[in-house]
Amino acid sequence: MSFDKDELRDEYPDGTVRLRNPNIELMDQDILYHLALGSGSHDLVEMFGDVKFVCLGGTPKRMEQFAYTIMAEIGHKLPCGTTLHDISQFSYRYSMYKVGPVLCISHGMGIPSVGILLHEVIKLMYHAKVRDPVFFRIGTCGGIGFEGGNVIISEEAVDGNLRNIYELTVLGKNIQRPAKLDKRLVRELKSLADPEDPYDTVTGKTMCTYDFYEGQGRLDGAFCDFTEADKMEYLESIHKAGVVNIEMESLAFAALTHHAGIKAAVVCVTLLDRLKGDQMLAPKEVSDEWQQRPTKLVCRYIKRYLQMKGRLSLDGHGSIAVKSPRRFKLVQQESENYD
Ligand code: R2B
Ligand code: URA
Repeated sequence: MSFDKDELRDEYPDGTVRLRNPNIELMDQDILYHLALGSGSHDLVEMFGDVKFVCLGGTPKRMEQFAYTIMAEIGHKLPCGTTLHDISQFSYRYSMYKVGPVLCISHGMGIPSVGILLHEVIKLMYHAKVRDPVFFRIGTCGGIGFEGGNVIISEEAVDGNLRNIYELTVLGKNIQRPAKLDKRLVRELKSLADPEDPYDTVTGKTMCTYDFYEGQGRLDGAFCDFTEADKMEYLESIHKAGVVNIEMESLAFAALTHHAGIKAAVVCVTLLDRLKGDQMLAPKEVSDEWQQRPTKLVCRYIKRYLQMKGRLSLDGHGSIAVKSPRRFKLVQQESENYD
């Protein structure tokens, strides 16, 4: 796995993340406020030095579920009597779970939320001396020409004007950063799609907006100053320009990881086809199952990587190792009945 030639690598020769901010190493300690961690208070190398994959997704619950899923997939065993713990619990902002080399973090909704998180996670990678980390955003989106339940791997992120840049105002000036994603990673992920899957896994441009309602051309927000015909004209035009889905984080995610020289990908599941409507009508159980789909693809990638490196541990010490299910049940029943 390597970067395409035009990709910028901004790291030290040993693969550790180089920070593009000279102020950080001059600071006595760096408090990662929204993660409830700090370089002075925590041994970040000890805690996070073995991280290889950083998986981000919107909600704390989904990322906790992801942590349990990846734990089973890679055969990571927790020491007996222990459980997964939200490392950022006391930030009350984001949730973070660590499963061996996989860090699972919730990023909230929208560019500002994912932007703040990425500043701190990229610094975390630097403080922890993590080598060549790979970042994934696993999320949901509206499809453009795709019904609910399909998986979309972003080739690049564009804003509401189809610009492949993340623009932000710094000291009163607008600065622009290319919102590029790793092309090879896109191909590798696509190649892991199972032809037997009862849904499509496609690649294309992802539009990232600053708003869910007016910003995504919805007619059902609290305000709407355009007609259905205006909406359809816009959605058809972005469809023609190669946009396959719309969500709310990929622009900052792609731009900030690219700026840091970190390999990254965005994998989302469509919840509806925006060419056909605005409201999310799928029943919860259906949409919950759909949301497992991008997770499965990313799990396959991580599993394959660890397999290649000989780091998949499907045996060893587990939290509870059952030798005989029948006897196990009897022992449990005995204990329950004891008073
Ligand atoms: C997808 O879903 C969320 C909005 O409902 C937002 O975080 C996104 O990108
Ligand atoms: N997330 C979005 O941002 N838009 C949608 O339409 C669905 C999920």
